[in-house]
Amino acid sequence: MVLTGAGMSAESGVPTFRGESGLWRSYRPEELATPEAFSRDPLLVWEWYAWRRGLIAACEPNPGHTALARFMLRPSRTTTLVTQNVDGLHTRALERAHQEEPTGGGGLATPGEIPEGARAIEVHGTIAGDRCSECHLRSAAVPVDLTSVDTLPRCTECGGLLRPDVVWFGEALDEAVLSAAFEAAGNADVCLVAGTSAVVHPAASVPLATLHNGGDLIEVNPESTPLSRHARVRLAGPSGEVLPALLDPLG
Ligand code: BJW
Ligand code: ZN
Repeated sequence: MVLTGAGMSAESGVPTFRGESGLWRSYRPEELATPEAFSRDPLLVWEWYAWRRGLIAACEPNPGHTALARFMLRPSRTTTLVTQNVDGLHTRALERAHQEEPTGGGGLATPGEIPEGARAIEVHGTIAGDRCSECHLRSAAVPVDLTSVDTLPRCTECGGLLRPDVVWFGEALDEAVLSAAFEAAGNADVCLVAGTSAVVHPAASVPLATLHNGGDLIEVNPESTPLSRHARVRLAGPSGEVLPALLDPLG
């Protein structure tokens, strides 16, 4: 299995959360990515997400996403991809790689549709969707008018404020999604962890399930993390360079 984080998209131009370039104005993610921040100042939180949506829309998957996508789509398809990222770049890379070789070598897949087992499990949701903050109804992202709090998008069912369909601090991750991630990790003989600071739980604990069952960790990150001491192999470089070198020959 593979667990990825924001560093995976750094070479695509998507800023990470922590570290020098990880700040937005003077706010830390812990100050914006919370239900309390949204209740206190929904306009500020929406400004951050609108800025990020625009930025992500202009970004492309990088060679790390592509190498991983090709690896996921190889005929045996025994790898599960779990991502903390909400940017959808894994899915875009998978769609592209699948289009290049729609059958994935297996001869069964429909062009355009990523085969079931090869889809990314997005444990922190997606920035491309909205959800009602009151009745939790999900919808595709609608345009956001940032003129004032009164112009922010509202739920067509109950009139509650819409919010991005992502998981904020203090919110539970979707139970089925999280179980799928832990199950994949528990069954894996290798967990490849790329581009995460591994400080946000429960996602950061997912690789421990591989270790507990006797599997190994491979970490790809220019910096060390709390998982580094558990890693059998540490590849201290950018994922856009390391993953193609690692996975293309294997794939
Ligand atoms: C490169 C690179 C290159 C750079 N190549 N690498 C246990 C212990 C302590 C605390 C907790 C705990 N369990 C739960 C908590 C509380 C909290 C938490 O973890 N807090 C810690 C920060 C202390 N967790 C939660 O609140 C979670 N919910 C929860 O536990 O609910 C319980 C509950 C149960 C029942 C009812 C109610 C509640 C939810 C966490 C949600 C996190 N959400 C965010 C925002 C998502 C939406 C959005 O995008 O806006 O998710 S926060 C942010 O952090 C985002 C990320 O997915 C997440 C992880 O960050 P990531 O991906 O690791 O990025 P960075 O920036 O930290 O690191 C980048 C890394 O890349 C660095 O290491 C670089 O070196 C590296 N890098 N360039 C490779 N080119
Ligand atoms: Zn609603």
